[in-house]
Amino acid sequence: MFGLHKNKEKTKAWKKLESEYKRFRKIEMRDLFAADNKRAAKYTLRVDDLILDYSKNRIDDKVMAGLLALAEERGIPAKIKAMFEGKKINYTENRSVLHVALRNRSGQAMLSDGKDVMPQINEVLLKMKNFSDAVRFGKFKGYTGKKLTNIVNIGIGGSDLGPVMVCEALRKYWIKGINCYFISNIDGTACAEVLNKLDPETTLFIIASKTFTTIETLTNAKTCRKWLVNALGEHAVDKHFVALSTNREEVIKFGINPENMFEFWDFVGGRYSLWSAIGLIICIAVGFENFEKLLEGAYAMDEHFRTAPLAENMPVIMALLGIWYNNFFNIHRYAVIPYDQYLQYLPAYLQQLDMESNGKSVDRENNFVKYATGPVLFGGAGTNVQHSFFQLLHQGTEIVPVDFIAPAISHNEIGNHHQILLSNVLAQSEALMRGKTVAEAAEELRKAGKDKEEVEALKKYKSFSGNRPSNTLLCKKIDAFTLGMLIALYEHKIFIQGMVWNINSFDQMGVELGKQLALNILPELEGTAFAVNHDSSTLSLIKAIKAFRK
Ligand code: G6Q
Repeated sequence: MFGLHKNKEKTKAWKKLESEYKRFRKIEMRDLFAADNKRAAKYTLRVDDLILDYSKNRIDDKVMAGLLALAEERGIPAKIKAMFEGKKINYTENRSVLHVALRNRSGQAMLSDGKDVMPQINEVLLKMKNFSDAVRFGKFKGYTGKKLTNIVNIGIGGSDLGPVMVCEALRKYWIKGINCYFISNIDGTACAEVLNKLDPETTLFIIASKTFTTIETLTNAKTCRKWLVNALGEHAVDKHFVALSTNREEVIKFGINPENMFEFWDFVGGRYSLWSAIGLIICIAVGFENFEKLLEGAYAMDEHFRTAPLAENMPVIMALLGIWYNNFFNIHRYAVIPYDQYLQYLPAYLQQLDMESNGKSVDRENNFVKYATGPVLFGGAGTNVQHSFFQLLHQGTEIVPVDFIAPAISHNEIGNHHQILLSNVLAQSEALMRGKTVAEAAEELRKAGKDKEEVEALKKYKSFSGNRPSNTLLCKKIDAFTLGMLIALYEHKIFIQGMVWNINSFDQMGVELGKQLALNILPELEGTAFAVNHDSSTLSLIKAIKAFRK
């Protein structure tokens, strides 16, 4: 093992990286750039039309060699192979992890439990194509014969965030006349605000739930079913409700015709499921041909990930850079900032992908870990966030590595908007890297005509420490193919980190305790049980809520 472990043993690669850190921590990136004009070329990778420039990281060849040695030591190539071979790498749930099979375009078999999963995947894909085409071309109509133009996805977590993010990212490709809505939160507001806008005769509800037992989704689905039945009657349900699930029994129990069910399987984790039947709303919104392009983009990244040597492997390199900061610089956070309005939900999507996957504390040998695992991820669309939390990124005492994402071409080339946007993304990474010394700030103040006293008073406030790392992911345009690549890139990055940290990135037991306690508290709030067995804070909050609601 590596890191600070039970027996306090650190592996060779880990110790080497610790000493690299000691050597490197004071080195300034601006000096490295000045000393080597090939630095950017050296630390740039490209897959199709997606470029990763990672030269603005606190690395040199020795650091990279150390990180790659760690990946080798952790047996990363074999672990990548194990995932593609359908080995049960989700060991706490005894499951294969085969979202890669959902976008396998090779025509080759992929196995789970010794069985080829491709025939069933292709069968559901065909069903998704036929159904989305039928809705789009008005062949599958509502109960009263009207075209279904309002599509509502009811799902939460992995059954919501992927579809929302992709639909928004590809908004420019939306089929004319189709409108998409998403209901996820149990807060009645989510339901009410969507239903208020809709006409039952033209509305299709997609109930997206892997387990079909999730309280939020089922409660929202029941409310919507009631709304529809009140307007059109029970017989209308078959024409207005479809289900995406692994759980046929519960779908039937809920009252959805199993013919209207699109299946997926346990080897698809919720947060990795947008490529499965969970992507149905994407197919309807942008057409199946664009959904296929999304799959093809992801497949291109899968192939790169599966075959490229570690040193040239984009997801591996991003994973190792994250580990470098997380475990050696003790920087346990990073930000993802897309400079594309259509990618505004990408940070929220990646937040789940990363934090639910790698927010773990027990290793594969059943020990509590003694080293940092998954970082905190946050973000938002540029340039908006430059006017909010970027202050801290530039001058705060916390260092936040950033992934900047930008398309060279916008879907809306209006005037010089996009050039301004692009100049900003480049300026931000340059500013973070280069900074501004106190002397430089003083010089600037003097040049601006400030007197000696003013220069002294302001020069520190106007300085920037710099040496703050970032990656830049540059692509030509955010189309379905590029988006597929981008999402798969992060999926694999997160997987590699989980493997280096020796944790299971594919379960999510940490979301259970809160759910369990909510089930106890609900009857107490509804007055069908007495509040007992809580701490005094919870007890008095229950009391206060009841008093307010009287
Ligand atoms: C994702 C998680 C979680 C899940 C939701 C919804 O990996 O498992 O976010 O997607 O809890 O679950 P259902 O799809 O089963 O309703």
